[in-house]
Order: sequence, then C-alpha cells, then structure tokens
Amino acid sequence: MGKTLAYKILENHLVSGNLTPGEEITIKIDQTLTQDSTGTMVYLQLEAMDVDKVQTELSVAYIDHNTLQTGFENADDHAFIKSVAQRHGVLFSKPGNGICHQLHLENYGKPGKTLLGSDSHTPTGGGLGMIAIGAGGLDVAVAMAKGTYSLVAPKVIKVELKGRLHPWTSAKDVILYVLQQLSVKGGVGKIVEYTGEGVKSLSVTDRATITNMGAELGATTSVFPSDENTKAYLKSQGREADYTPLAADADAVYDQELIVDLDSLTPLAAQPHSPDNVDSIANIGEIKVDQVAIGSCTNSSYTDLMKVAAILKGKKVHPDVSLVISPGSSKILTKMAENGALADIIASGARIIENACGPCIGMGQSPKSGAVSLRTFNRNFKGRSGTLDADVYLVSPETAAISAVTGVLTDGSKTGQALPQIEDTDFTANDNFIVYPEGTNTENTPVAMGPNIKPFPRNTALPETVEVTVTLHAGDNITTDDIMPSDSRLLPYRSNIPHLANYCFEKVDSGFAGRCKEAGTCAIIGGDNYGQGSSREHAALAPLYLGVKFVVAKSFARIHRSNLINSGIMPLVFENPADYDDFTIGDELVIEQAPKQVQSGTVEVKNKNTGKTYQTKTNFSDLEIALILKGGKINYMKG
Ligand code: MIC
Ligand code: SF4
Repeated sequence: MGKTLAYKILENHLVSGNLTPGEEITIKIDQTLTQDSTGTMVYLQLEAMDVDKVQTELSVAYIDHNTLQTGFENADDHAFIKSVAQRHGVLFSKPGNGICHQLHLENYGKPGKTLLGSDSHTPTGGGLGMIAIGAGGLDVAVAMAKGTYSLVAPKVIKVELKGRLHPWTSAKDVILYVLQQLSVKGGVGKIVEYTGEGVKSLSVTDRATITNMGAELGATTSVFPSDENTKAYLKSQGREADYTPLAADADAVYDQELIVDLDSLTPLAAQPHSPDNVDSIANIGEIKVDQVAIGSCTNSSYTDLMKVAAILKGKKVHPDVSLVISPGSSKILTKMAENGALADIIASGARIIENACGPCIGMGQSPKSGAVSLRTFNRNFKGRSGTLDADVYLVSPETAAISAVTGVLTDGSKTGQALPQIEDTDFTANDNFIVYPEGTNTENTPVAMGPNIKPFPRNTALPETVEVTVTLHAGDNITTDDIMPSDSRLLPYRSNIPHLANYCFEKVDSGFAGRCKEAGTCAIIGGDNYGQGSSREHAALAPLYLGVKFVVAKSFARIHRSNLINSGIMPLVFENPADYDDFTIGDELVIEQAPKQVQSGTVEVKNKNTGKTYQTKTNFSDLEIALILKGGKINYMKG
C-alpha cells in the first residue's frame, strides 16, 4: 500500500509509538521557531528545565508580534529572549527582520524536515514540503530541550488540485474554498495533503499561503510535495543545496478526499466573524470599504506584494479608504525598494508599516467604529482588529488592492484590468538582522529580566476530590482570542500572567475573572471546538492562575487542549452533548476520586445543587494522564 507524503516524513522521524491514526507517537524535531508573544513563556520554561544547549538542528527566536514598544515592557521582553537565545544556542532574529513564518520559509525551512513552532501558523513551512506543526510554548521548550514532540498520529486528507487558477484568483481563494467546504473544525486531528496537477501551477509562497491558513481548519498541519518549484524557490533564496524532491506514492491511501477545481474558482472572501464564513465576492456584492490591510504571515510574500504594486501603479487609493501594507520580510522590502515597486505603492497613497505582524494581532491600525476592513490575513474573529463593532473580511492581495482603489469590495476579474504574471526573483543574502549565539561559554550569558517579567503559574498534583464553581458557560467555537485577548494594550503583558488574567474572557463576559477570584476554584462549560485559533498558552495559564481546574466542552481544538493538559487543567468532553444545556454560572460541581477516574477514561461530574451526575470522556493518552496527575508538564518533568 502506497504512503502519503505526511506519513513518509513522520516515519523518518518516528522515535516511538505506532504510526497509525489515533495512536500517540513521539517524533524527532529538527527545527523549532518561537516568536516573542509566546516566546517569553517558552524561554522562562526552558530556563526552568535547566538545559544547556538546545537539542535541535536549528532553533530560531523571532521578534515580530510586539514591536510597537509603547513602554519598556516589549523592549524588555526582546532583551530577555535575546539573552536566553544566546545562552542556549538559539538564533535571534531582531525586530524589523519580518514575520517569523515568512522568514523561516525564506531562510531556514527544508523539505522533509520537521519544525515545531510556538505559533499556530507554523504549518506555513508545509509549503516547502516540511511537517511543520504549531504547538503551545511548553511543548516547544521541551522540543528544544529534548529534540522530540509527542502527538496523536493524525488522519490524512487528500486535497486534489485540478486545472489552473485564472488571473485575479489566487492561493488565498484556494484555502478560503477549502475552509468553506471543511469548516473551522474540519481539520481537527488531520493533516491536509495537497496533490494533483494543479500543484505545479503554484509557487512555494502560494503553497505557503494555503498551508498557513490550514491552521484555520484546525488541522495538525498541511503539506505540499517538494518539486521543481520548490527547487526554484530555494535557489532564489541562495539555498538550492537544501532541495530534496518529495511526493506521496501514486497509490497512497487517504482517510478523506476533496477535489478543488482551480479553473472554476472565483475570488472569495471570508465574511465576519469566522474564516469559514466564505462566499464569492460576486455574491457578497460591492460593499463600501473603509480600510484595507495587506500583509501578515498569510499574504506578505514578494509575489503577493509585487501583484499589489502592479495593481496600484499609477492609481490613487480611494479617498474613503485607508490602505496599510506590512511586508513579510526585510529582504522583500529591500527588493521592492530596489526595483521601484515600493515607490509605486507609496505614490498611490498607501501607508507602509513595519515588517511585522502589526494589525493582524491588533498592534495598531484598528479600524474606525463600525468600519468594513478588508484584510489579507487569516483570522477575522470579532474584536481581533481592536474594534469590536468592525466587520473584517479576509481576501486575497489582488482583491484587497483593487478594492482599495475602487473603495468597494471588487472582483478584479470584472474590471478588465490585466494582471501581470509575477515571477520569483533572486534575493541577496542578508543576515544583518540575525544575532548568532557565538563565542565561548555562552551559557554564562546573564538572563536579562525586566521588571514586567513574572514567573509562570504552576499547578499542583490532582487532589482526590475536585470541587469547583462554574464561572463561565461559553458557546461554540470559542477562540483563544476570546479567552485571552491580544491587542496593543495587552500584548505587552505576555510575560506577566497575574496582570493578563484580569482580562481573561473580557470580551465574552467581563465578570469572569472576578467570579473566579471569588470562587477560588472553578470550571468552564464550553461548546464545540473550544479553544480554536492561536497557540497562545496564556489561554491556559491565565485560567490556571484564576483557579480553573477543568473545562467540560462538546469538543476541543488541538493546541488548546494540549495547553490545558500541559497546565494540569482537565479538558473533559460531554458523553452526551445535550448535557451542556443543564449547566449555569454558579453551579457547584464535584469530581470524586479524581485520580482514579482520570485513569479510567471517563470522569463523572456531579452537580452539588441538583445531585445530578454527568458522564464525560477524557480521551487522554498515557502521557496525558501522567501530566494531569502531576499537575502539568513542568511538574512532570521535574519528577
Ligand atoms: C495569532 O495569530 O493569533 C498569533 C498571535 O500569532 C498566535 C500566537 C500568540 O497568541 O502569541 C498564534 O497564532 O499562535
Ligand atoms: Fe503574526 Fe498574524 Fe501570522 Fe499570527 S497570524 S503570526 S499575528 S501575522
């Protein structure tokens, strides 16, 4: 029986376990990446593990999220990460170099390798034929310390690409279409593998747009074959030697299949407030636009921005539109400065902002009240832009640029404007933004601890009886942005959990933190796909700090479920989803003989007020049981 590409790479990295969907496996991790907003926790945890040098082939610490530096906090975090990177043999990418995923693709990603990153969009590396997985910070710290990562072997979905995209329809529309078909939870427990003749017509950066936004499917990762286009991309980055051809066997067997006919795709948009709320631009209609933001790890590549420049050349941004552009990397910006495309963009009336995540994570550029904002980003969760009543639509760079000119949501193919074919170009190597961990005795580098950097909270071993008060009854598809919001006001506090905890669930139910503090120990009731979105551990650490002992939900998103377990918080799944309706805020719940029940696979939760009992499933692996019993991963590792 033929093998999928995903399983070939996993097999090459298998350290232990049975490589069968649903079984827990441990794989070797070749590379790790961190970014600053999750990175401070990662490196605090790495320090707590008393390791010397990292065990990976390559580990990089990027600074790209918190670059506004509205106070000393961000800059202190950067200095902390830089010092710890130096101590442990990690490359440090200075702020201004660009967005971690774009930079990793350009400079370090290699076909056939494994990459673990403390950011949910790490699967961007799948565009180069890597198995690139997003994880919570603690898992990335452990991967650096031990060179391994444990996960449940996923199923593999085949997405067959047929035909060829028309001009004005691009990689973004492919992934929006897949999201429309599979939904934001359609990829949970799965790897999405792209095959078919259509693959050849997509460049590596197109492929990376698709694998990047596979995170929005809830997928473990997404992967493309490594072929002549991969070779050409690596050559353009001066890295031809890193090329290896890779593909699935012709007779590979998949768990699920989806066919995408590129020829019949038209420009699409994800409407407010979910990446899977997709429709064609033709159907949505010419809605008036207030802001257009182009950039993010999904769509800030050289070819994306050159298309944008070509559309804007000689035109004027509509008087009612604010157009902001954040390039993906310093190399891209340099090249566009050299070839004149940057001048075309600026001359149109666009605002160029730093090569960083910027508006994608709410660091500036919040649109005006009630605005319509078109963004080439990957998430349009309510409030993520920083403006609670703004309507954010996710679109391709082509759609964004033409709409910035017309002032309304526009299907470019209807404008009659020709769109030039943009080829990748050769880039000049430049590592001036990289600080290497060079010199002798780097482990003696002092840790630079700013006053805002506080220790991370630790749980205690699971007690015999767990008694809690329900402090939140949440709906379906709760995001980690809902749990632990991130914007220019809160992002500077990513290394200060006691402060952040006050804002936990702020936008969903502002009374949550206060109720938890009053109750002492508490529980959350959740709906389907609880914890989708970002990998931020803070969405587990803040509840841990507030005394949350367990979450009972209809289902969980992968990374958040692991983050809860790593923090010693039990993610329990209703046996009978209808039980969800029985709970209300203030209910007093009890789990008797908790350690014994956790080991048995089902946990009975009793409502003390009504006397009624509810069955929940744990689906814990042996390792996960051990983590819960010890009160989290750090306690487990410390013995
Ligand atoms: C995001 O896109 O939500 C982030 C910010 O990059 C997060 C990481 C974080 O919360 O720091 C992610 O995707 O994991
Ligand atoms: Fe940064 Fe946005 Fe990408 Fe997250 S999704 S890594 S915030 S650009």
